[in-house]
Amino acid sequence: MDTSGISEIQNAFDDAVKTVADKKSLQDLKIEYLGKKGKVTGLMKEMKNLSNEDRPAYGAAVNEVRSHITSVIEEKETALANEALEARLKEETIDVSLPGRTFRLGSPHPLSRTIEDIEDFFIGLGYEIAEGYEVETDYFNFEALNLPKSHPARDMQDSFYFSEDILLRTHTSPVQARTMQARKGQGPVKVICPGKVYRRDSDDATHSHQFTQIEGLVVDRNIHMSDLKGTLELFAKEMFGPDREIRLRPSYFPFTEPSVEVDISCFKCKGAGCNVCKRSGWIEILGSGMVHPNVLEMAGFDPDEYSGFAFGMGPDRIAMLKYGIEDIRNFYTNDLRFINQFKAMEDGGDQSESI
Ligand code: FA5
Ligand code: MG
Repeated sequence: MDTSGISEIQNAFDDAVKTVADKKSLQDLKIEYLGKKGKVTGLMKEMKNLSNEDRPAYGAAVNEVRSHITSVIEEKETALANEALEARLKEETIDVSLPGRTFRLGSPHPLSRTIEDIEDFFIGLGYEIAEGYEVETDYFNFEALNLPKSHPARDMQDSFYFSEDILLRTHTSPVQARTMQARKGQGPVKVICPGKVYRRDSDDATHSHQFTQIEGLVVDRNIHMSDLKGTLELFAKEMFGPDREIRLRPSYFPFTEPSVEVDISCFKCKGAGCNVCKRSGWIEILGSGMVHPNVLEMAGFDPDEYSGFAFGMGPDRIAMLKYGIEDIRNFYTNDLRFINQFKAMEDGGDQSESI
């Protein structure tokens, strides 16, 4: 029996596989030899022309060639895959010695920080936080606060109007009226209401046409002026330290009776008088008083049973006093050179002295 054809095919394959350098040529070679019409398959087809004696030896020789070719192809496949992986790894090498990309992190705005500090203080005293609307009705901004349409005290807070009855709120006091109305005459009420307010004020070092306020309202049985005074004194000490002086000055608001305004000694001149405090030595931070019986009554509370106090403070002024900022407009001009100075406080520790 002549098996020279078989060894010729094996030799030809062994030569051809040496020149294969990629997956595609290997696949072509596999088809050329092992495919349906391939050379090894062709050898198998010859079997039928052989005698019974020759067939087993021929079959065994063809099988040997087939398994030789199969295993060489498998080895080559693995080798090519490894080469490709190595090449990819080389290409994707990460240079760990390169400097990393830096991310520019922001930090809380000094005003947001101050509002949070104030909220924390009052939450500690058991107050809840209530929210209202920046676009408000004339009724809640004025009338429900004992300021009917013709009341001259409306001039103290001129606003931006959308229509005769809709305006940008001039203070956070409408949230008092809304909160009391929602409680349907049932005390106790103990809330603070932070938010933005708007006024037709001309801007200067301590006035902005848009600023923030935090309203406070406590309504219960047996609430007295001494409760208001104690709360405000505690607040001032917590915010500004025990050495800063505060002063309660008799004032007027149509929705409180009696009314007081609270001033803090100026951080810049320490009371001597300067441009920040308009030569007075003091900066006003809030208005307050005992809730007027008419306001209680309009909101559904019986003034013979309930009494309360309310205050409205300006966090802008408080932040100015706390951090020694000379112009309120700094809060609203978004100058990063100003805002970034407060980043240092991120790591904890109040660094107000150094700013
Ligand atoms: C009021 O707005 C009253 N609603 C406060 C109040 C509430 C009194 C509850 C009684 C009971 P006043 O107009 O004084 O009051 O403003 C309160 C505080 O807001 C001021 O003390 C000041 O800190 C701040 N403020 C007022 N106008 C401006 C402004 N244009 N820019 C920045 N802060 C201001
Ligand atoms: Mg005032």
